[in-house]
Amino acid sequence: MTLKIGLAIAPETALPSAFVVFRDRLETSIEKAARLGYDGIELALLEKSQADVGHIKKLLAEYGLELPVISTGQIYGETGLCFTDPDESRRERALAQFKGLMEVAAEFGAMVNIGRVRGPYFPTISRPEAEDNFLRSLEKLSDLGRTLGVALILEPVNRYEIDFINSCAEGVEILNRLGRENVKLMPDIFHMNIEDPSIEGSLCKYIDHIAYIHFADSNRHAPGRGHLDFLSIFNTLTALDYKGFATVEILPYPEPDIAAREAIQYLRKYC
Ligand code: LER
Ligand code: MN
Repeated sequence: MTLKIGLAIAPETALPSAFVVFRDRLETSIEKAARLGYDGIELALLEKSQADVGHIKKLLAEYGLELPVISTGQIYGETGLCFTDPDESRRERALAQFKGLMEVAAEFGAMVNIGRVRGPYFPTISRPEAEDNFLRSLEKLSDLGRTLGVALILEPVNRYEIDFINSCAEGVEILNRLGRENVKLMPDIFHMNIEDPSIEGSLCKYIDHIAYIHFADSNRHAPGRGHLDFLSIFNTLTALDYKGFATVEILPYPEPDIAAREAIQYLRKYC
């Protein structure tokens, strides 16, 4: 099996809502991820100025790690800026901040995720209007992605965290409406367990759209600590010849070092 395993990390200034295993100095997190045997890191950023590209490139080369994805949830988590916002000037600010992260991603040949930053429904506009605001934003970002050579990955997120695009089916429906080849699907096994009729079924059905995957167990702890059937998930991904990254995005439970170690030890039993 050629699945590559990543670890989600963020700079030490990130809030807990950044939702990563390590919030620490990048030197420390990258060194730990490499020592534990991860293949790469997903870097969660709030804004472009946080990324010293040359330094990060040096660290990745030194430790032999890839950087497949820049994640963007903090744009919404910390500032409340998002793409559904009825206020056009706030949407533009969200776009500007997101574009900065796409420019960072371009330096690494990385993709950029769209999860919570798409935003909620707002009471002052209709749902179709909110979805339209999101789609128009996505078109602009897809255009920029073409220029920069950066792909975007849309992450379905469960109903308790976000109002729309909860399941993979809903994600693919949006991708079909958008019709851009540089916008792909990014399933998160934790969200799929809540929203999709079948994890393996959706992976099979939507594999042609899938560019990247988040891994967590049913309780959002390290794989092996919940009740998901990772053997079956691995067998499915192997049968589908999926060769991308599966990145561990879990609660740092019982503490970050243990969570990161347990996750990779468990996953390496299969790949
Ligand atoms: C949040 O639940 C999550 O899965 C993130 O990757 C989305 O921003
Ligand atoms: Mn996720």
